[in-house]
Amino acid sequence: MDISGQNILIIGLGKTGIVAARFLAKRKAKVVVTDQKPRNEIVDTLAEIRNEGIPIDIAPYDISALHGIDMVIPSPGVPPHDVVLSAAVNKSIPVHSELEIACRYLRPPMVAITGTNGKTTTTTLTGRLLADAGKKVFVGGNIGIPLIRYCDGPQEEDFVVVEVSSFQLQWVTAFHAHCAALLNTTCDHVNYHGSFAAYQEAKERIFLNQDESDRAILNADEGYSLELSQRLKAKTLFFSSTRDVAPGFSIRSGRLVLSGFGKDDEAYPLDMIKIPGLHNIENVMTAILAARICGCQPDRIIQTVSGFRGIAHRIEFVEEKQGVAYYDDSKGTNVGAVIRALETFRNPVILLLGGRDKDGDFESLAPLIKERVKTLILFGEARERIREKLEDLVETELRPTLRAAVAAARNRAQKGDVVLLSPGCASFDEFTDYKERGNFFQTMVKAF
Ligand code: UMA
Repeated sequence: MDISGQNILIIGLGKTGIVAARFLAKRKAKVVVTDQKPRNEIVDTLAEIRNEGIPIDIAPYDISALHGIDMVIPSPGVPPHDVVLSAAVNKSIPVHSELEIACRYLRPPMVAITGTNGKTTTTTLTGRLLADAGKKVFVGGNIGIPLIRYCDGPQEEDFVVVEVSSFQLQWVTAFHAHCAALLNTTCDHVNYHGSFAAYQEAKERIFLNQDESDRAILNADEGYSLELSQRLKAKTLFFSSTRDVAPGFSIRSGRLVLSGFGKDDEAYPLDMIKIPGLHNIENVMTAILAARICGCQPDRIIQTVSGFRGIAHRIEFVEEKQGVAYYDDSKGTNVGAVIRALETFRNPVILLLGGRDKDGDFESLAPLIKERVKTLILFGEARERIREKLEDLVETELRPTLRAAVAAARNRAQKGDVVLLSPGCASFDEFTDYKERGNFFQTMVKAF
């Protein structure tokens, strides 16, 4: 891709925008940035790049920013209906995500992982499996370091393992993963994509440009994925936590069994998995499939999985205080994640739900709440809306902030209970991100 001399507008100057601006300007593109933040904040953010002698202009956050522009790169968080982005589409200016540009420069084969939930756990574990097997690997994407930053370096790794979000897949055309996995698709980010169908369509692009020499990994327990597999060119491997599948992974008599991969079935002990919940068994199955596709051997895989303790803020055990176990699932920012978290516990749960609403389908939580939740504590901006959706199911309290919600949970909790922060909402009404929210929760609990 020749970008030299092209006028490129980057919308949004967060993690992605900054590295994309640096990458493109270094390749002699004329880079302009725009961001909805005040101009002085943009100038401060750009100072470091400008100090490197890289010239970057700033445009106002309106359609005048598109004047003379050849290509637009929206940051992942910029929705398609954004004023500047939608005007670019209307004017037929090519729009590419950072991921798309990165793919045009990427050399090592890519393992790409998406899904509504479990992406970060699966990506992290896949990276560890490959590294422990002696392969040189870069792990990045939505999990942290944008892929374009990696493409700015020597690219000496054997594989890149990339967590990709539906936002990043929204604007791709040449994206190509040697191995692509779709863990699950439940309702999320509808306020961004416009509809659930549009969200599914974005997720499906993870299989774009794959051919018979590539591999797709799909969830055989989702009818949608089975239907999708009919449309893919790549050889598909499945995983299922409910029935036997081949080629792929199933649970049989306390073991994970991989059938149809090599000549013989491969068995892995189920008790090697130390992270809780059926959903984590699915995440592990996916990571092992990706690792086997990349040439890792079963013995080494068992060792790595046995030592894997999960990731922060994902149904993370915080502490037990007076017989009450506190869990931080701050990364559970959608209803699907809350369902997975609730399914993990058998003890009575005091559930802290709330934050900034993403048009979540809270009604679908009703059966599990009736079955497992003792007290529901709704907090933050979304509290009234969630109450309307989940009225009179169980004892419910409303609190304006997470701090007040945690205090209320502490008052209610009795020996044997679980207090679970699984907010099902974004954190931005009170915090900069889910990590800050999770750390806040953990600090409060530890200080009891
Ligand atoms: N901005 C605008 N207009 C908008 C929206 C944002 O100007 O309409 C500006 C903001 O003022 C800010 C910048 O854009 O200055 C932020 O851009 P961004 O929201 O795209 O965030 P980045 O810092 O670039 O981080 C992104 C991902 N963020 C989102 O997708 C929202 C990070 O995923 C990712 O780690 C990072 O790129 C590196 O790849 C976070 C996330 O929440 C963890 N992801 C979602 C999820 O996992 O559910 C998809």
